Amino acid sequence: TTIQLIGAPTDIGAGSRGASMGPEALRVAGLIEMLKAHQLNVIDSGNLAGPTNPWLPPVEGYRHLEEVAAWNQSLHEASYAALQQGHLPIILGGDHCLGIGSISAVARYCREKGKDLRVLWLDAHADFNTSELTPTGNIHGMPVAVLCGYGPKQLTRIGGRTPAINPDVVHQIGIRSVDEGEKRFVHQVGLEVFDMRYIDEYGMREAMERALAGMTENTHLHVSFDVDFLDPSIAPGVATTVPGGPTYREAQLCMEMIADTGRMASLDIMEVNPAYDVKNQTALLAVDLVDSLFGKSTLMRDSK
Ligand code: DIR
Ligand code: MN
Ligand code: MN
Ligand code: MN
Repeated sequence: TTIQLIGAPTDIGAGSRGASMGPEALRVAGLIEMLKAHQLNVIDSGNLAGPTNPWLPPVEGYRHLEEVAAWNQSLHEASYAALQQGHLPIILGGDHCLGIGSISAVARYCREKGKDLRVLWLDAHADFNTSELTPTGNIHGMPVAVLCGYGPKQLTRIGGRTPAINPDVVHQIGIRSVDEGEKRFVHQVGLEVFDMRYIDEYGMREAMERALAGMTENTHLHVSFDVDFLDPSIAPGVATTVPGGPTYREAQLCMEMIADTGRMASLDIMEVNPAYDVKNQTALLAVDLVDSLFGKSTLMRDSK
């Protein structure tokens, strides 16, 4: 496998500055060296360029809509090109609005190749807001809705087909902050959400078994990892921490179970924000977890 790193250094969709420093933080934390230690071929294609953050208030329910569209269009093209070359793209965010460009590219690639797409969305948030529902106007709270066709055409049309994906391909894990109107909308479209209540009651193992069930040889698994998924006690370096997230062990198990499927073919690492961090610990933790995602394990296991 050839891994292609694509940096998207922007915080254009967030309500705080600093996720634009995420790509370098992940590189400095040893991401490339870790991947190479798995005998993977790694191409770092550097960082995309795009509009700077004008830091303006929302207009009609969207902050920085045109700039968000520009970043996502260019990420779509870069991700799609990587997939076409047979590479496994890893998108280094940047805030989670970038899931629009990344996942629309994966969806387009899967349509053309006749592959079944599954998206695992690891996050504290459902990211299913619209301009009517959002309390903030921040587009990083909207990418799942946009991908499902709910949003402004500048965003829903990226990738050439609207909607880019059907809600039933998305399986969310770790959710514990959903806005009031967003909650009703998640229920209305029937999004599959394994929230923290579910994980408390049934455990990470059961949640992951269900979220990963039914995949075949033909499945392309995309993992969209918003680092605020993790409990803030272990991952303080994100702008929108929410208490009560997965522990270190729960997060490891989540990543190990994904690795065991052998189906992950693209990955986003989003929302690492060094401005909120101490000694780059959150990027270091993200690299440690991605190590497990690529199959690091303590012992030889029968399941492999
Ligand atoms: C909140 C926070 N639901 C919003 N969202 C996210 O602004 O829409 N924070 N994604 O990371
Ligand atoms: Mn998110
Ligand atoms: Mn989040
Ligand atoms: Mn499903």
